[in-house]
Amino acid sequence: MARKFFVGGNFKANGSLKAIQTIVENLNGAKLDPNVEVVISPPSLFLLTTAEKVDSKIKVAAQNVFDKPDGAWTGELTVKMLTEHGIEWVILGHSERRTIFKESSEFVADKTKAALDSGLNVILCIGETLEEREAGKTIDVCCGQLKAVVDKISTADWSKVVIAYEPVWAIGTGKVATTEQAQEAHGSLREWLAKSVSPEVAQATRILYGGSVNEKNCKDLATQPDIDGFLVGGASLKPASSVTITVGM
Ligand code: G2H
Repeated sequence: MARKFFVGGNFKANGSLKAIQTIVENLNGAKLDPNVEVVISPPSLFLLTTAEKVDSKIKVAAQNVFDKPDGAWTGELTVKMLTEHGIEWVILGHSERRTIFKESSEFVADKTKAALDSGLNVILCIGETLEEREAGKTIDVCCGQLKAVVDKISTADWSKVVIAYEPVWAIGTGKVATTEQAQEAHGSLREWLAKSVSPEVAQATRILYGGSVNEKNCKDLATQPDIDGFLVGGASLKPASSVTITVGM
């Protein structure tokens, strides 16, 4: 079965309530392609308003969640808080979490398991640094990040996971991976999934590209057989760009 194209908007810690309402209004008013799944991820303060205001065909993702139930975890959100309020998705393992907040692949895997166990869908981010790419370690690094998750979740759980391959050197830098670089990485990741999980999971799992995607470069990337969508940061904050990216697929 063909994989449904997926476009995620990751607002990171950007945007006022007013700015996010404008993005939501633009998306609500756009004629979205029914063959494209759209998920937007505002900062946690704006999750509920976004979920309330956005058209039901667009889903909402948190940008992070903790792996433990409600309790004394100052500053965290729990999976129950998300599921009880209709938030169906969560982004985990973003390179900003891995690098700035020192999240290990094991911690990302624990959070992925907790999220899946509670019924959330996960956008699982992986990616190599420039130094790792130049050392020829791109696939080893990405597969190592994936393996931590493979070790903790079941084969069936993969139906609720979307992988986002985001080379760290392309994030927010304006330096997008070439179409060939992206396809090569996605193809290798799919091969690795076939060997390490199952050929069925490898065929069915969406692998998104993320890193300086915009309304201009998305068209070419989208033609590649193993690129099943995008996780968009900066461009998703510009109402016109986010609509073009989601509609133009
Ligand atoms: C990568 C991406 C969104 P940007 O982090 O996850 O951000 O498109 O700004 O590079």
